[in-house]
Amino acid sequence: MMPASFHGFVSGLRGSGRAARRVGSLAVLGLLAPAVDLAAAAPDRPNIVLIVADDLGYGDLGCYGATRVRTPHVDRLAAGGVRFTQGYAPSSTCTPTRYALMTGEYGWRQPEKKTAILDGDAPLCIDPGRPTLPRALQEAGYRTGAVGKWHLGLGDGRAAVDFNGRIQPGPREIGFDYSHIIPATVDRVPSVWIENDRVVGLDPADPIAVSYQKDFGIEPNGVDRPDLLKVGADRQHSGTIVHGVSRIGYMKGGKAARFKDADLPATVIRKSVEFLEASRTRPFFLYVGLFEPHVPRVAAAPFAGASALGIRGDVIEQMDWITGEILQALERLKLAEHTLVIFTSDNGPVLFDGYHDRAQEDTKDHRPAGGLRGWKYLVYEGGCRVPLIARWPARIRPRVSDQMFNLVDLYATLARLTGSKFSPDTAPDSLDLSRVLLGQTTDNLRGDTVLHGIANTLSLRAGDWKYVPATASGLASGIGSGANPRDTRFAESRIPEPLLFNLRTDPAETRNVIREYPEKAVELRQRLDTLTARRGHAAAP
Ligand code: NG6
Ligand code: CA
Repeated sequence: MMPASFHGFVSGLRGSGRAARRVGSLAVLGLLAPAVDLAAAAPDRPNIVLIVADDLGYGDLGCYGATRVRTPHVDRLAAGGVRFTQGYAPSSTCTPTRYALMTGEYGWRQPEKKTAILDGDAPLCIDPGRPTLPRALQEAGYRTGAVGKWHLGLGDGRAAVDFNGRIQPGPREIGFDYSHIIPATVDRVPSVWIENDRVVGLDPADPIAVSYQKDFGIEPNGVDRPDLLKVGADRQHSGTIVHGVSRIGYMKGGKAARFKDADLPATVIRKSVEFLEASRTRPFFLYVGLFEPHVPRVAAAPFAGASALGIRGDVIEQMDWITGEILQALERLKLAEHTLVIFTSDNGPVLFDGYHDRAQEDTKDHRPAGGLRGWKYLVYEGGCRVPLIARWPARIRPRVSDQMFNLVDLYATLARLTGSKFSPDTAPDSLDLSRVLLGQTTDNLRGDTVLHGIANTLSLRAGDWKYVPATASGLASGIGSGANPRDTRFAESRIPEPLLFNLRTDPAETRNVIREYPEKAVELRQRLDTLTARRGHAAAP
């Protein structure tokens, strides 16, 4: 089962926070009883924990058919709830997917620069004035928190983000009461945690500066000092070296504040659990952006080398353990019964993504996308179809559902379940699928969905059919700074002729049947045109 040092590692984390001790002593005095009663008295309004893994594929979990990687905690979650086989991330990269999840509007409706894969110093891509899922829940009385990966930008874009002062606007301005986040991705500078609007552990005498254009020439980078690296990297990932890993972009200063990759999981757990402990008297919404199995893949001690699939397997098992710790905290706090836990991923899997970590070789016969075509970045099923699990013991009967569900639907769906405000004007792409979630209908309330990848590619899933229009140019835009558009990872984003697939008979999108069903292709093309007519500019406020 788990490595020997595992239990010691876990108990070292548990009860470490001040909050844990406070809750413990209050519980002894019986002072927390009303909170428990409150939860029991309002079974129809769930607490919500939304866990979003990073680049986890449709085939990466035991409950989705993986046999060579162990994910017992997520599998247990699935066994106690609804597991969707047709769950979609709206985009095959992070920022536009998370944008859609928070706003109920597809990311590609915004100007491309705004919701492309963002750098660590990019401005907040969500207009602070607009309604959002966390804001709606907050206004309905929920305590809202975000822990982990952010990647939605920070600051207003008028001036460079000052990581030494108050970093605003950010999570708070779009509806989170509390946040403990890293700005973008672990492979992008600055490599620091931000709690609410301040960098954690910053020494004012050692201010942070960040640039995605030029090296400050003070600290080693991956190009000049490959000898300092724990893992080799491509050119794009060869910026400033932070704790032995070269990143995208350059930073100087903030030495005391820099996170160590292997410590990230413990921090995610600690901050999530503290949030849960502090939220017992009110309904809460906790958004957890896990870092795994995105690059750079660094496993904490008990997981390093523990899986049968090399480093990518190790960090998937680590991700499963983190999820298990959060679930266990819910149980310990007697909150599990009335908490809706949703587990999903922001986009499909990728093996090589900038670091020479042997993920490609070590993945062996494991199929991260579960046999679907394509990967992260692409509009094929492997890019956008993701694991999607929802457990709410009080209301959701365990089952497997083949009904379509897009993460953009969470806003309308959760608004309905919590009695929060929702306006289709500002969240035009979000459907209320609460009846699907609760198993009150077997109809496919979402008949179709637009999928989005890099290089401005779009596709349409409609019923059994999938239509992929040809792309005009082969160049990959929207990849983020410094990426080489001729990178082979993006080769499949070039689509020279339109494609039509029947997913019922050909789930792996291997056979283009456009010549056999030309009318079907025209029908889907027209529907895609209608759905995407408003594109590249902001939604009505
Ligand atoms: C890309 C990075 C990739 C990853 C991705 C963001 C390349 C060449 N580089 O620019 O390593 O950081 O951005 O991933 O692809 S995401 O899951 O956050 O969208
Ligand atoms: Ca991702």
